[in-house]
Amino acid sequence: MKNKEHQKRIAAIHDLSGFGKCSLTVALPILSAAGIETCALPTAVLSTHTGGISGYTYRDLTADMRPFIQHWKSLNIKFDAIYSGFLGSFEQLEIVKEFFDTFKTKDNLILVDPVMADNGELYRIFKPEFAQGMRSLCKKADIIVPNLTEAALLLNEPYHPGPYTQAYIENILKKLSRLGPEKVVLTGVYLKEEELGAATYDYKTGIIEFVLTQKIPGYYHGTGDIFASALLSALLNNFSLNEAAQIAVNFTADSIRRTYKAKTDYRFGVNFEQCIPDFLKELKLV
Ligand code: PXL
Repeated sequence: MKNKEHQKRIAAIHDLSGFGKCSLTVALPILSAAGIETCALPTAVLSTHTGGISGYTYRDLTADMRPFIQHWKSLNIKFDAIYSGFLGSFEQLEIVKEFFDTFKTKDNLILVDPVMADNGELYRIFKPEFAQGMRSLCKKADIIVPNLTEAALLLNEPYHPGPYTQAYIENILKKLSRLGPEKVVLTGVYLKEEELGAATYDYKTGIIEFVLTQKIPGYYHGTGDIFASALLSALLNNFSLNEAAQIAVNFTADSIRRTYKAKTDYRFGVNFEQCIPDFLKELKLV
């Protein structure tokens, strides 16, 4: 077991969808299990996520976001990382930029998951212009974690379904880094039909690495949030970018495998909870 002198603390800026396992209901348990104090700035409260479920409630919390910043600032709270995900409006994007400006230090990490699309399509809740706003938020990030659909939107390019060539992925990674973030982790990457995973790029070292595993059939909601939360957990436990991506791919794929076997509705999220013990072993925390 690792010796942990200083407990790391992060701010997680996402919505709270009561049912369906995504955003805060995924980020909080995963990062907390990884030993990281996770402070939540909820951007909205929904009865369920918006992915394929109709009739959800949506309580927008934009009006509370600046007062959260002021209060946390008055308490002089310091964060080792700031992690943003699903954001509902341009105004929320602006407030999150203010959050970054307020709490950025010379050595903390800003991770932006530009949640807005999957499978070649923008989530129905967003207008096409939202991608531009998300691009401007990504400029301020140290690390971004888009899927290939989000990458295409951020780069204002057409989306291509895979399999991809290595050269295509490398080019996308470099172009995304040119938007601002030093590190990019691209998800939904596959070079052959039967595999799926991620590719990492670190501008500083120029190193590009692929982390691929066997694809499990089907589509599973909320896996991007599980991946990004696991990636950040590993980075804050001092794993390298590529090791962190490997840990996040393993945890996400394990969660999907369990869900595939259980044959639950894809909209209800994946069983990541029962994969947490193995995840903690990979993090060398137990
Ligand atoms: O998993 C991304 C996500 C987060 N939050 C809400 C969503 C989605 C994706 O559909 O609807 C509210």
